[in-house]
Amino acid sequence: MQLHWDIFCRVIDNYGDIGICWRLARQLAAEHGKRVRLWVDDLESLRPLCPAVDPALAMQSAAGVEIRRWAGDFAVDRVADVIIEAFACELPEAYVAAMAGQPARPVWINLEYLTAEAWADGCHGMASPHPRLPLVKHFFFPGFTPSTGGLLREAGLFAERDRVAAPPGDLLEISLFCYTTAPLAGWLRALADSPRPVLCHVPPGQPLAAVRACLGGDGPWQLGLARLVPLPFLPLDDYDRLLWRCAINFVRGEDSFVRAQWAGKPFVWQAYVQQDDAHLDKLTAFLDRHCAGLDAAAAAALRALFLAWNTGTDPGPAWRDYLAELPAISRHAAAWSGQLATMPDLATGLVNFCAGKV
Ligand code: TRH
Repeated sequence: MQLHWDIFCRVIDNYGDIGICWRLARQLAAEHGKRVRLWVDDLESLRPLCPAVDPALAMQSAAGVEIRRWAGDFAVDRVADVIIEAFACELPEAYVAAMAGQPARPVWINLEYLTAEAWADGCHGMASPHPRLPLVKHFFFPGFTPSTGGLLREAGLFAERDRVAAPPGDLLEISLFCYTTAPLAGWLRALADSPRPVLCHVPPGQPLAAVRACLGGDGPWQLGLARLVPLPFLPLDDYDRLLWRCAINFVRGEDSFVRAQWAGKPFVWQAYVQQDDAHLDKLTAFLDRHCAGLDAAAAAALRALFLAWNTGTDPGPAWRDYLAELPAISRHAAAWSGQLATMPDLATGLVNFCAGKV
């Protein structure tokens, strides 16, 4: 039955770790009837995504999930049937010892970061026996192929998405969720030359800091026909709605990157920077998969823009080519999301995987 699930999340930085864990926890509760406890070491970072959360509380409920503060002095009150260790966050020692003492061994999953690289297919589902205790940890890799764990996607997401009509008219709406390392100055110069009106939504934090560093002041800013407007941080589901209405979404990291793909709209991805430029391998692997089936001119424009955006080179020329190819890129984005949705979603895959481990 595997009714009880514990998800452990340590927030490294930004919103990706907590965004993914919160999304998964909600879905396991809502769609699979699981009793989920989400242990988070930094509740402050959950609040912007879920404003109902009170960071002062050690224990609370939202969206059918029991949210627990994961403090240093961890006391084990119950061991779940399935334990998700998100992104190798290292479970509390006392909890691991309690897992080993259970008559029926719980299923222990390490949920990994998303990559389109081919090695993820081979590593997905691999077992790692504990060096001392009678426990086995399994690695669960999200991914873009049926040999991986797939991507988080709620049931009914597309039906909800398709109820949101794109705003009519010539206005090009853009959302800009990026890191401060994005080559914004060149992009803003290109935006200022736009022959059609642009409305660019700028979320707080790094995106707003990056725009401020280029343009000064607090905005809104007018650059030719382009208007850039600061946006408050939106709760998780409202952010989806923003992605659905915009014609182009700049996204980053992992979760917004996946959501932009479900939006079925053109997107530009900035990968989370890793040591030794490992993120550029991730980027190339994604581009290779994503551009298959896209016509040559559109693929070249898309690749050039992603590369410029991730390597800090002036994205101006690539942006102009990208806009020229926008109709083809839009059709491809819609087809890509439909194609990805033929795979089982990650939560369902995880439930099935764990059921097979008893
Ligand atoms: O915030 P990020 O840069 O997170 C990163 C990555 O996950 C990276 O892989 C990880 O190692 C690092 O964190 C620690 O980008 P990401 O993954 O897109 O997460 C942002 C989350 O914030 C996502 O769940 C969407 C959500 N969001 C909102 O809910 N409202 C908003 O207004 C915005 C802009 C984002």
